[in-house]
Amino acid sequence: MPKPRLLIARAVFPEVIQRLEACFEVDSNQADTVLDATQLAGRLGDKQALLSTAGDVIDEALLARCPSLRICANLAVGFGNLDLAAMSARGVVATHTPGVLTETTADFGFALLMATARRLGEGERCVREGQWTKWSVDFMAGQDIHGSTLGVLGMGRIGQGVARRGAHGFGMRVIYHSRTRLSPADEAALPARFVGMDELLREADHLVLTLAHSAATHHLIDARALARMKPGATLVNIARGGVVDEAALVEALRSGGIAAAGLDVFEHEPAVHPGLLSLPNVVLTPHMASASRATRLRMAHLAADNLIGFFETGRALTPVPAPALSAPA
Ligand code: 8YV
Repeated sequence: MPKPRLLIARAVFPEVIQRLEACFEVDSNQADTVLDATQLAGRLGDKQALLSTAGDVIDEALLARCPSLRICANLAVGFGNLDLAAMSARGVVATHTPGVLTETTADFGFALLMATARRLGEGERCVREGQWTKWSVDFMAGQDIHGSTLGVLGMGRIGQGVARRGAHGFGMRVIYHSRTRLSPADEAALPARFVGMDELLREADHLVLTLAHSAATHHLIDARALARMKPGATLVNIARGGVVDEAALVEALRSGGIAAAGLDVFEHEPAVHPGLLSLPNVVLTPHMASASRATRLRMAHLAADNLIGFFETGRALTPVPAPALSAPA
């Protein structure tokens, strides 16, 4: 029987390609060219399988041009780039990579929180630019992490990882809001207290976003939400850029509405809102929260497991849960 045909949309690790080549006729974009919608559809053609990344949009237009497609394995836990309704209507299976990136991403969320609250980026720039000429009593004075109140919006696996680090590592009081409330036992183990959105915004000294992006959460952090936060608060986004209204955030950071923001994700990434680039009280990173070599390798292997499992047994290992948007990352 001929092997099914697979497109790997972006470059991945050679050992993963080797595994996939045992089961598929592989077309791998090892040049790592970013394919636009037309190029992606053209290269996918009549292949049955796709290994995609979060930058590849899988929508009805693409599916209509690639009717042989049976599975799309997304190399990400997030799946906002997949039109699940269109995929399901055409019987195309969607999978993602939950679990394997949780701790690495939570580590990074905490790193970004600390960098933001303690002005690490500003300090580093100051030294490099030769601006460090004298000490003063309030020089580079930021916000404390230890003993403060950590707000977590979206208490999925990654949110719990951030909460655990805050509570156990830094003695933070953790409050959270999420579509799905944790069990009393899980709340006690962190510990974390479930609160309404208003209380979360009002009480958090540091607010970390770890919720899924959907129509319901688009621009959830807008001018109104930002206005409810403490003037000394920091905001950290390791979820998706679309959760935050970036223009409103720029205004809040400019006017002192909140103290600082740490952003790993952007609404139109890799483009960054120009207002953010010129602000000193923002730490900007290029969507790198899951980027340890070991974790990226685990993610790629899990995507491969999904593809191989689907064609060998008819069942994918980690399909996108249904209804997908109720599950935070
Ligand atoms: C990915 C992510 O690296 O998994 C996710 O949802 O945001 C990151 O871990 C990125 O999406 C590349 O696919």
